[in-house]
Amino acid sequence: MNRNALILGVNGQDGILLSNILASRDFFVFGIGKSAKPHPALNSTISYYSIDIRDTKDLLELINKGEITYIYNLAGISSVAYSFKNPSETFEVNTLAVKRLLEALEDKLQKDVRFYQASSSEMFGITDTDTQDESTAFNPVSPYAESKVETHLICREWRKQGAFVSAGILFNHESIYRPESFVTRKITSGLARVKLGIQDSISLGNLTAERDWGFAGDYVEAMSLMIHHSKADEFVVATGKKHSIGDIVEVVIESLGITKTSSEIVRLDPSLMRPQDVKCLVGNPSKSHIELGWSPKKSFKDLISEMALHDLNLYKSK
Ligand code: G4F
Repeated sequence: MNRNALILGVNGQDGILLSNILASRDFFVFGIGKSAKPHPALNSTISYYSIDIRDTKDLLELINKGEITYIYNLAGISSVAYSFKNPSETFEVNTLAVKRLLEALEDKLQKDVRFYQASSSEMFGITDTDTQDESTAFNPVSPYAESKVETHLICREWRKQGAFVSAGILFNHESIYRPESFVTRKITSGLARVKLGIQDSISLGNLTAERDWGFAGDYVEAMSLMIHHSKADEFVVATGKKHSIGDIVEVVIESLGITKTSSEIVRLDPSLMRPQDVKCLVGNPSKSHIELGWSPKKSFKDLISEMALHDLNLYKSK
């Protein structure tokens, strides 16, 4: 098998981190994104193509021309909030496009092409389990989660038919490349601006949400372990630790030396609440530990603190 890898959605947080790791390990990396140009943080050795994941014909042509062996599907709509406003587009991009691509790859998947699908902890939705693992039932409560469940089930079907199609059920994972529309980066960037006196406060929606937040750099390592594993399968990737939105705020206040309290700088904006929201999700990553030898390295505190300090420097230099 050659070392040619294709990353769909290379301009996103996970695409940037994964492609740079693969490039440093002597993989020949092809990346596709929607924008005309690659993200500036991408390694210069990466061959970038602007292709929409819905353009199956163009994708297939690239996969054939590039003699691709490893395909990581990190493309699609990742914002749960956006999916409520654009449910059909979410299904088209996150589900139908992937279904069509897998069908177009049928012969290759039965031979030597390996496929990784980015599944999500949002698929568990509203659940009464304390922690979630690969056997936990799905109960999606957003168009995003529904689209991910459907694609996850399609991948299972392909796997049953002998294709190497693996899925990582990733819990929330963050980094300096996370857009500011997601809650961690919204808090780290917003409070960095508060520290610099650019603004007085930040506005958030559901303040009671609890999640299992890990470092995206650790999670892309799990993707690579999955695609190189002896057999295709599905794995939960998580830290196993629960944190609240308030915990993120407190770590940022401490890291940036903000003298005000959280109640003085965080405002509740009901317009930011989702029609339905998942209350709490905490992953049980035992299967990934045992079968892939994977474990997260960066702690929640270090992750949030690094993001906050990065954003402080970013807004200082603006
Ligand atoms: O940061 P979030 O927008 O992430 P969410 O919805 O959990 O989804 C992310 O993680 C999933 C699991 O890996 C991925 F599948 C998905 O693609 C995405 O990467 O919101 C986290 C929580 C939610 O409960 C949300 O309601 O924070 C709450 N929240 C409260 N105020 C807010 C805000 N979220 C955002 N984005 N903005 C707010 O102002």
